[in-house]
Amino acid sequence: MSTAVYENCRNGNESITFLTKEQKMATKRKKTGLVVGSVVLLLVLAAVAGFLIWWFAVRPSTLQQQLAPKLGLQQNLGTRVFSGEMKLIDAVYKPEYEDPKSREFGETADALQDILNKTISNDAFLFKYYNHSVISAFSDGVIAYHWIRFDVPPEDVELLPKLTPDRVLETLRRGVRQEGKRSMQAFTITDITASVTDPRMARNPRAPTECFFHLEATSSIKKFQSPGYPVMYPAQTRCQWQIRAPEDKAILVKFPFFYVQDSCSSDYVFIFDSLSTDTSHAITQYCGHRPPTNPLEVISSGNLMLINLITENTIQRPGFEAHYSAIPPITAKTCGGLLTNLSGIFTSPHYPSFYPPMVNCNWTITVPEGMKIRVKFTMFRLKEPGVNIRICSKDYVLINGTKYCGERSALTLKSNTNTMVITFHSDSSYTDKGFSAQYNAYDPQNPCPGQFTCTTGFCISKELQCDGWNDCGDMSDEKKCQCEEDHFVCDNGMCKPRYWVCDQVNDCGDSSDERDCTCGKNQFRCGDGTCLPQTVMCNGKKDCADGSDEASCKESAGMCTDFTFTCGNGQCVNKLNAECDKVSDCSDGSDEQGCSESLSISAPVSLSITF
Ligand SMILES: *[C@@H]1O[C@H](CO)[C@@H](O)[C@H](O)[C@H]1NC(C)=O
Ligand SMILES: *[C@@H]1O[C@H](CO)[C@@H](O)[C@H](O)[C@H]1NC(C)=O
Ligand SMILES: *[C@@H]1O[C@H](CO)[C@@H](O)[C@H](O)[C@H]1NC(C)=O
Ligand SMILES: *[C@@H]1O[C@H](CO)[C@@H](O)[C@H](O)[C@H]1NC(C)=O
Ligand SMILES: *[C@@H]1O[C@H](CO)[C@@H](O)[C@H](O)[C@H]1NC(C)=O
Ligand SMILES: [Ca+2]
Repeated sequence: MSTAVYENCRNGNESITFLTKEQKMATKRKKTGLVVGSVVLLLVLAAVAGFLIWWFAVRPSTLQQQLAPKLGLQQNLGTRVFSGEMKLIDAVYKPEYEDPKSREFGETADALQDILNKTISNDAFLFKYYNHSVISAFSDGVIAYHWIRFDVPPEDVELLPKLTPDRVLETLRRGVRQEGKRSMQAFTITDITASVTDPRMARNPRAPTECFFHLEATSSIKKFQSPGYPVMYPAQTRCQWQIRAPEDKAILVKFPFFYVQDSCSSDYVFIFDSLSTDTSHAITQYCGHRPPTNPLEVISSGNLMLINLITENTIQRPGFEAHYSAIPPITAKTCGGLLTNLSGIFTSPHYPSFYPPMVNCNWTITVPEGMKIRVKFTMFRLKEPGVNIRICSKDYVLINGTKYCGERSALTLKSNTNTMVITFHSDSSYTDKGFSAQYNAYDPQNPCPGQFTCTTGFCISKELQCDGWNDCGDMSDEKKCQCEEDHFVCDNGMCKPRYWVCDQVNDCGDSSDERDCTCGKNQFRCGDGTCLPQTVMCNGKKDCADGSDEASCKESAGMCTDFTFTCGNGQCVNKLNAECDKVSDCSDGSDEQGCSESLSISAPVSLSITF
């Protein structure tokens, strides 16, 4: 499976298109009654392909979407952990802050934990359930990363909904600056954030910790692995990797192998664009199996990244291998640009890696005067938990005032002039694969040389026009058609094979092919739709071309039609399955000849044995 195939298929839309083509063939064959077996085979293959696509592509990401609201609910129902960061001005950053075992880390962390203690104690409701606070890291700037834990006992569980990030943040914002000024070291805390986090990701680097790592990213690629890789990770894993890069760099992490249990609610890898597990800086949460042809690859916006591996004891999987390195960060100056070639490809930054958080890119396509531009997104995935794709409040692609986000298949856009501006924006949390787009200039007078132009701007082969099939996707190739003689002219102008008329399938789309299918009063309707006077029925004469007027008649003996059995002497009996039905129908008895019981029963069996 190539990357392109995988990507096009991942949302299932491609497989739907595939099935439509199959259905198209299937209908044709149904109508001509041929080669049913190969359709069945193709459908089975399509089903197998669809399953594989789902297994490798759709499943992990679907799960990725499901987990976000489940945070913090897994273990102790009454435990809530909020994590975030605070900015300290007039504090001096020391390299020792990167080592949690250092005296500098300990002193400053203690002082800040004390400030958090006091701030929470000012709020009686929060303080009642307060357990403790931890400063888990520092980074240049000076940013301190914290988490705060509350335990609500079962008897107060109905108060849990009141323990919201807003409530916690309000208390912190109201008190943390004053408490900071009052503290011995006199910190000025200018900003603080807090969002709900899974308690299993809350780690105290100063407590005796296992599976807690500090990594330095450099321009050369280095590796790390999940514990137990490649056999399986242990149950109840709580691992954390803090990655730092030089100040003017970003971090690229690629997972050439990734296999974590399928259900993200128990096992997952959660990656942050920060050193705290603050979801407002989440890059992605992932579980499931990632095919090696399409590895998970993520990029930070700045020089920090935090990777968590959380597992329970249900099913153990091999885990992952990760390659990390420092790369130049993406900025508006290094992405986007002016495109002046007549055709080309442009993609979101680092495609097919996940794009980084917090980037803005503009592409301006300019083609010669008089020409117009067509853009086709061959891949488009800007999916984030909880985003309404009509509003696109987080990441988006903006073209001519319209924002696009979510997952789209076959997004195609045209310009009205010879320029087009495409803007890409990503916000501070949750990133995705992004997009890959092809553009080309076209002459509005002759947009598809040698081909048919759909209203959407797509070009399709001329042969597909007016063939009865919706190849453009909007039916524009089946309108205004000059119908051939053996075609029925639908009311909407489409042409359909005449034998599709009155077959109880709405082929025209407007039902005009199925409309006049009942015959008038005192008329008989033949199998092919022809209307004849009622008197033709069972008159012993074949009036309908297919003889349907004489089928199911008691007294039309001797008539030979499509619905009769022909005896050895040329006579016909009005009984399709007259042969070997243990009733003598033919006057010469030929219908019951050579029908020994054992033969008729064993015949199919012996056939299958012989072959
Ligand atoms: C903060 O409060 C907790 C419990 O309320 C206490 O155990 C801890 O020692 C306090 N930390 C500091 C630094 O005072
Ligand atoms: C915090 O929770 C731990 C684990 O449940 C408990 O042992 C400890 O006493 C709690 N501390 C406070 C101050 O509530
Ligand atoms: C434009 O086309 C030229 C010649 O085909 C090619 O060398 C160049 O790389 C193209 N530029 C871009 C931005 O694709
Ligand atoms: C990109 O385009 C948008 C709208 O066209 C504009 O507001 C923004 O300033 C541009 N950004 C850059 C970096 O050029
Ligand atoms: C772009 O937007 C303007 C105004 O909203 C509209 O008139 C124009 O037709 C749009 N262009 C395209 C190509 O959709
Ligand atoms: Ca985002």
